[in-house]
Amino acid sequence: MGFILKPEHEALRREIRSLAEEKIAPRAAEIDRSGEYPWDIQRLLASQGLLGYAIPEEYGGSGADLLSCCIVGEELARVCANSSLIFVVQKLAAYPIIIAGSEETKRKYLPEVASGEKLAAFCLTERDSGSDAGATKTMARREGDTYVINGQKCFITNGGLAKVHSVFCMTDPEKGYRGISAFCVGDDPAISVGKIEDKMGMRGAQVAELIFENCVVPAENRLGEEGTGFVTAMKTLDNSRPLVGAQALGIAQGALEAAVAWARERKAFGKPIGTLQGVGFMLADMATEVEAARLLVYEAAALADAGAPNLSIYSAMSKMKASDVAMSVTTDAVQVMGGYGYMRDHPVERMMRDAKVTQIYEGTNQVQRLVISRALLR
Ligand code: COS
Repeated sequence: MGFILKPEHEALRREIRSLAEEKIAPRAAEIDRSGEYPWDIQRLLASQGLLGYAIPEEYGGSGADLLSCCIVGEELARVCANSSLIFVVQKLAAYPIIIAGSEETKRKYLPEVASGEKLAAFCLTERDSGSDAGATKTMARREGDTYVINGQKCFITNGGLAKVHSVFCMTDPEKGYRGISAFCVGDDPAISVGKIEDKMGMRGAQVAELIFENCVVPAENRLGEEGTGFVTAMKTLDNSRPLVGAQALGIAQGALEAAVAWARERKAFGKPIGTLQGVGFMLADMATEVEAARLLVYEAAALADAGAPNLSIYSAMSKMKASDVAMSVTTDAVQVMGGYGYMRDHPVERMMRDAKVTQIYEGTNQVQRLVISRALLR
């Protein structure tokens, strides 16, 4: 990766890998099994400055570029996807505030998000508007110097745990997506927690429905002008999808390494199974796909850092490719390990379950294909 990564990126990878292997890997299976939010890992990431890693220094963070964030996300996911999700979501939810918040809003909310004292949540999805983000129904009605928010958001990672929320609401329904505005909403008793989801994977993440009932927000908490919320959401996702790609890449890398180690040790027909062509060629395909995904993820991140105008297409490609690779590589890793791979004694079945959502969240891979094809035809 020498032509994209610099020596400092490699040093960062070594540092995060050693932290992840020493302190996070031993917790991964238990986090999955218990389905409880891992506050110990949250505190560990906070103590390492990782929850504010992408937040500008003037607001208490490290101001890291996206490529560095991707390396961190990848290395955490290589051992524990749940732990990488804590890192990914804190950045995702802070980003609308960073790019569209007033100076006052940034100073008020970002330092506590950066320190990890407060978890953040990105509240876009609703029961009837997932892929069609422009169909947002949650209303924010202007009343003097405030807005009053009413509606429900669903599948919100950190829902009920977060104390800072980036919320996308309709302020002018007649204007369609041009009537959507974004708001920064703190910890408010007018937000209640609905259904807490029981999930296939990422079982240590709390994903919940949030109900806003007459939630009064000062007008200065609006992120950008009225009607700019949809574009703020899209810009945020453009910047975050490579990081989801990196997370998927890390899951795939972890599964590949487990499969290779197994294929070296496990013997059948008198020799290590990796030397049987059926298995060896699978490993070769898996490794090649992982490397292809890695190139696309790093390229998208480097383009984001360079401020490239055509980021959307690369961002979508990186997330789509890496998550499809994560799904196929983890599935193949289970196959290489046979019956052992299917059992919970080994990490690959967990990785396979965790990989699935990377094809779905931050825009399904069908949405990514839509973004890519529209950009091609424009
Ligand atoms: N950056 C800046 N502006 C963007 C943009 C981007 N990446 N993508 C779209 N826009 C702008 C367009 O330029 C257009 O503006 P104008 O009308 O002024 O030209 C406007 O936003 C509407 O764009 P578009 O017509 O493409 O909107 P669609 O309703 O067709 O929706 C998709 C586009 C499907 C791509 C969008 O709704 C989407 O990403 N959905 C998935 C949402 C998602 O990822 N949810 C997961 C939440 S996190 S788990």
